Amino acid sequence: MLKIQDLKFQQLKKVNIQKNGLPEIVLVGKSNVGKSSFINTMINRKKLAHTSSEPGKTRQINFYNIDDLFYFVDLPGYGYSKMSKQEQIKVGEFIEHYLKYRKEISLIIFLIDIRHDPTSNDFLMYDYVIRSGIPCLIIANKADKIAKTKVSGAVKNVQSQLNPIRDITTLPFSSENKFYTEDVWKVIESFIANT
Ligand SMILES: Nc1nc2c(ncn2[C@@H]2O[C@H](COP(=O)(O)OP(=O)(O)O)[C@@H](O)[C@H]2O)c(=O)[nH]1
Ligand SMILES: [Mg+2]
Repeated sequence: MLKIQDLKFQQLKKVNIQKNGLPEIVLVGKSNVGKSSFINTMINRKKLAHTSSEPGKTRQINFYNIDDLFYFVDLPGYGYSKMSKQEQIKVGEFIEHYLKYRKEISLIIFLIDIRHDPTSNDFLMYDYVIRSGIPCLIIANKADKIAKTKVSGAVKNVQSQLNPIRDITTLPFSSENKFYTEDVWKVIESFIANT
């Protein structure tokens, strides 16, 4: 597992990022929702993707080569309130731009906190995702924060708010208890197999 690139997002438009044709699975979600932890949990590494208790710290894009099969792409999180308005706009534009022009993306994993209703930024980002036409998987994250008996109802709530026509697979996840990792791998493998 190799960390091959580490670019400041401000430079993306200028820098020619690698193009070896491997499919990309891109993590999208607000700052602190658990994108970097998701990558670490899925590949069973504690600290490959940098996680932080300080939201908004990851302001760059990181690529993780997974066995030469695909990349997990860790994008900067949006909606971090302590970022200046201008910087928040820059992050939003960067993500929109990446989803629109990056041809290698075969799946977007959209993370949302299982406990909360989507924010206005989540709805905006979800709209970019849908308009990109790229397949999407919705992850209702931090499932360990609610009772196990409430998980399936909470997943349905996330889906009915974000994706009322229910055509996008929505799964619970937790980097804390790791209960749902296998189910998520199965779905990812089916996407990769179809690429
Ligand atoms: N309880 C719980 N905490 C989580 C989970 N995933 C991430 N976190 C915590 O949430 C914080 C932000 O995680 P991080 O992966 O850095 O979020 P990112 O900004 O989206 O990359 C860290 O303190 C993590 O330990 C989860 O599934 N359950
Ligand atoms: Mg992160």
